[in-house]
Amino acid sequence: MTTDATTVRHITCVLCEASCGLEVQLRGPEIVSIKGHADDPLSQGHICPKGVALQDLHTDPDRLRRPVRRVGDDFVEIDWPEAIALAADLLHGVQERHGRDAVATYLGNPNVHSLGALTHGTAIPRTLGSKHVFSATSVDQLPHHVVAWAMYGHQFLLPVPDIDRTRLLVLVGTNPMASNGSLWTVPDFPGRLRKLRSRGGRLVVLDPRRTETAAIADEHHFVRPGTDAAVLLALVHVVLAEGLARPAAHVDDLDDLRVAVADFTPELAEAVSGVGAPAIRALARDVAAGEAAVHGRMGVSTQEFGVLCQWAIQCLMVITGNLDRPGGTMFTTPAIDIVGRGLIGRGHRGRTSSAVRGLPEFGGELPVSVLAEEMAGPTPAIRGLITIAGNPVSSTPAGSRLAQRIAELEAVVAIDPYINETTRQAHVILPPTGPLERDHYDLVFHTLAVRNTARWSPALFPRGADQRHDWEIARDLVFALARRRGRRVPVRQQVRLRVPPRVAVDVLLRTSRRGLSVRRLARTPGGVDLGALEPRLPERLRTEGGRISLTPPVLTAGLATLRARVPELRAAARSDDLLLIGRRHQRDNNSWMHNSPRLTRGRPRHQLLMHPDDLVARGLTDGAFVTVTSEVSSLQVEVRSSDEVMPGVVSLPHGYGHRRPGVRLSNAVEVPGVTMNDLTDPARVEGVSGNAVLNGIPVVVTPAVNAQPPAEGPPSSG
Ligand SMILES: Nc1nc2c(c(=O)[nH]1)N[C@H]1C(S)=C(S)[C@@H](COP(=O)(O)OP(=O)(O)OC[C@H]3O[C@@H](n4cnc5c(=O)[nH]c(N)nc54)[C@H](O)[C@@H]3O)O[C@H]1N2
Ligand SMILES: Nc1nc2c(c(=O)[nH]1)N[C@H]1C(S)=C(S)[C@@H](COP(=O)(O)OP(=O)(O)OC[C@H]3O[C@@H](n4cnc5c(=O)[nH]c(N)nc54)[C@H](O)[C@@H]3O)O[C@H]1N2
Ligand code: SF4
Ligand SMILES: [Mo]
Repeated sequence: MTTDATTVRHITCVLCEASCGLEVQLRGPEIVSIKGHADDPLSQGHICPKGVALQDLHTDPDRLRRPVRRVGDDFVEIDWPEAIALAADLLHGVQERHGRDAVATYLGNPNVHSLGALTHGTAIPRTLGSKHVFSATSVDQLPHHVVAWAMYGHQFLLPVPDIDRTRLLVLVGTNPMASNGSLWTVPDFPGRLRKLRSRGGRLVVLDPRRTETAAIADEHHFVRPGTDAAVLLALVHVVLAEGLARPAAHVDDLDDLRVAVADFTPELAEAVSGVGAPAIRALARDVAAGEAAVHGRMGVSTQEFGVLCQWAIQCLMVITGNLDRPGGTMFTTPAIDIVGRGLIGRGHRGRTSSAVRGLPEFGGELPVSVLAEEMAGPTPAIRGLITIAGNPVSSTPAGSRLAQRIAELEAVVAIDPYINETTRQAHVILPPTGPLERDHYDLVFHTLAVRNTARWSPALFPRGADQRHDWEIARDLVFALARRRGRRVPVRQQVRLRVPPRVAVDVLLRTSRRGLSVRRLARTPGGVDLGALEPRLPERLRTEGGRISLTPPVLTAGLATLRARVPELRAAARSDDLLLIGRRHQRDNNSWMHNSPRLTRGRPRHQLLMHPDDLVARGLTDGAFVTVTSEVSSLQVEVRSSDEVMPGVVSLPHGYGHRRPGVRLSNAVEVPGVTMNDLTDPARVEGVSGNAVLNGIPVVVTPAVNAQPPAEGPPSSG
C-alpha cells in the first residue's frame, strides 16, 4: 500500500539563473514526475527540459559519490578521511615548498548555484591565502561588475530589466529563449514576453545571429561581432544631442558624457556594425520615451569592448531616467540583502596583478586568461591547483594549452561530481552531493530577480552515508589545511564552518527583520512573495558621495582604444573575413549535463553555423567537414548552412568536445563536437577588466583535407 502512495514536494532548480520552483512527485524514493510549480510566485509554473533532466543527473551512474584518487589514467575510490588528508597534504606541500601564491583556486559557475559553496566554499581560497584566485566570472560577466562598482559603488548593484512592467525591452547579445536569462533571474521569459506584447510592448534584439529570441522579436538587427560599443554609444549620443536626457538629481557629469560620446554618431555606428543609422536614432528616441529596459549580456561582455558596452547601457538607462523606475531597470530588495549586509564586498581593482602580463585583480580575482601562462616557465608562479565546480580546460581560452600545463603541476585537487576534461588530471577528486540531495536558498539569484520573493528548497533525498555536501568538504579541507600548518582555525571561523547552510540562512532571514525564517519559508512551498521591484535610489548607492558619476575614468579609458580601432573596424565590415561567435542551446549547460539522455537525444547541434553565401564563396557544402583556424589553433567540425547567422559570422557552441583520444571522462563521451575554446585566445582580453574575449574571434574556414572524425568513432549526423 504505502509503496503506491505518492507525495508531492517543492524544490528550486539550480541549473540556471532562472531558479524555477519545481513540483516533484515521488513514489517512495522514485521520481514519478518533475513539473513547474504553478503557485510559485516567481516562476509561475515554468520549467525547461533541464529541470526535468535533474532526475538524470540524480541517477547518473557516472556521477561520483565517493572520492577518487588518480592512479595513472585511472581512478580508484578511497574513503573520505583519506581523500581529505591527501588533498590537504598536496596543497599544503606546494605552499610549503613554493609559498602561498603557488596554489591557485579556480571557482566554476555552479558555485553560485550551490548554497553550501556560497556559505562555506569561499573559506577554501581564503584559507589558502594565495593571490591566485580565478573564476568563471572572467570568462563571463566581469565587465558588469566593473561597471556596477565604478558607477553604483558596488560590484553587485546590477539593475535588472523590469520585464513585467516595461513597454520596450532591448536585448543586446543575450538569448534568453535558450539561456533563460542571465544576471536577470527571469523564469518563464517566453510567458513574460507574451504578456509584454499583450500590453502593447515591444522587444528589440541586437545579435549577429537570428537567435530563438531574435526570431520572435518585433525588431532584430544583425550587428557585426565586437562593434556593439559603437551602436550603444550612438544611442547615448542621440539622446544627448536631441535634448532627451532626463537624469535624476543624484546624477553627475552629464556634460562630460556629452563630450565623451560626441564623435560616436549613428553614422559611425552604422559603418562599423551594419546597424542602420535611422534605426539607431529611432531606438534612442523610443528608449528616451520612458518605461524602457536595455539589457546586454554574454555577447556584449565577452568581447573586445565589453566594459564600454556595459557602461554605455548603464549611461543610457541613467540619462533617460529608466534606471530605478518601474518598467525600466531596477534594483531588487531581497530578503537576504547580500549587498546591504556586506556579505559580498563592494569590489576593488588592481591591489595585485598577474606576474607575466601584469593584469589587475578585480574583487580579489585575477582574469582566468592568465592561468596557463602563470603555470609556465622555469620558475612558474603557480604549481598547484584546486578547481571547485569548474572545467577551465573546456571553458577558458586555449583550454588545451591549459591542460598541458595542468599536467605538469605538482598538485591538482578537484571538488566536483564528475571526471571532466579538467578534473581528469586531478590527483584526488572530492565529489559533493547533487542538487536533489541538498538544501538550497538562492542567496545570489533572489538579488537578480524580476520579483522580490524568498524561497527555501529542502533536500529532496537524504544524502547517502558515503556522500558529503559541498559545505562539509570545504569545512573538512579547511580544518585539515590548518592542521598541516600547525595552526588553529580562529574560533569565529570554526563556528561558521560547523554551522550548516540551513542554519546560516535561518540566522540571516531572522535578522533581516522581515518576519522570515527557514521554518516559515518551509511551510510555504514556492516561497513568500515580497512584491514587485521598487525604486531604491539614491539610498541604495554605495558610491563615496552617494551619487552616480556617468564618466568614471576607469570606464571612459576604453574610448581611446575604440577610436583607434575605428578605421580597422570600418574596413573589416567591408571585408569577407569571418568572425566566430558562441552559441547556447536550451538543452545544454555549459560543459556538463551531457550525460543526460533527456538532454542529448535528438539531432546533433554541435555544428559550425555558416551563412549560405559564405559557404558558396569558399566552395563548401552543407554538412561537410571543415577546418576552422584561429590565431591559436585549428580544429575540424561539420559545417551547417544557416541564414540565422549574418554573412561574415560563424557560430560554434561551447562546452562540447568531450571526446579526447585515450582519455576516460565520465561526462558525455558519446556526444560529438569540438571544444570551441581551442580557438579562443588568452591573449585577447578586454582592456579594463581582463575578461576573456570569446566572441568576434577572427577565423579562417577551409575544406578539411583528410577529414578525420574524432578518434572514438564517427560523429552521428542528421
Ligand atoms: N567559448 C565560450 N566559452 C565560454 C562561454 C561561452 O559562451 N563561450 N561561457 C562562459 C561562461 S558564461 C561560463 S559561466 C563558463 C563556465 O565554466 P565552468 O564553470 O568552468 O564550467 P562548467 O561547464 O559550468 O563546469 C561546471 C563543473 O561543476 C561541476 N558541478 C556541478 N554542480 C556542482 C556542485 O554543486 N558542486 C561542485 N563542486 N561541482 C559541481 C560539474 O560537474 C562541472 O564539472 O564557461 C565560459 N566559457
Ligand atoms: N540552456 C542553457 N542555459 C544557460 C547556459 C547554458 O549553457 N545553457 N549557461 C548559463 C550561463 S553560465 C550564462 S552566463 C547565461 C548566458 O546567457 P546569455 O547571455 O543569454 O547567453 P548566450 O546564449 O551565450 O547569448 C549570447 C548571445 O550573444 C550573441 N553575440 C555573440 N557575439 C556578439 C556580439 O559581438 N554582439 C552582440 N550584440 N551579440 C553577440 C550570440 O549570438 C548569443 O545570441 O546562460 C545561462 N543559461
Ligand atoms: S529554466 Fe533554468 S531553473 Fe528553470 S527549469 Fe530550466 S534549468 Fe531549471
Ligand atoms: Mo556564465
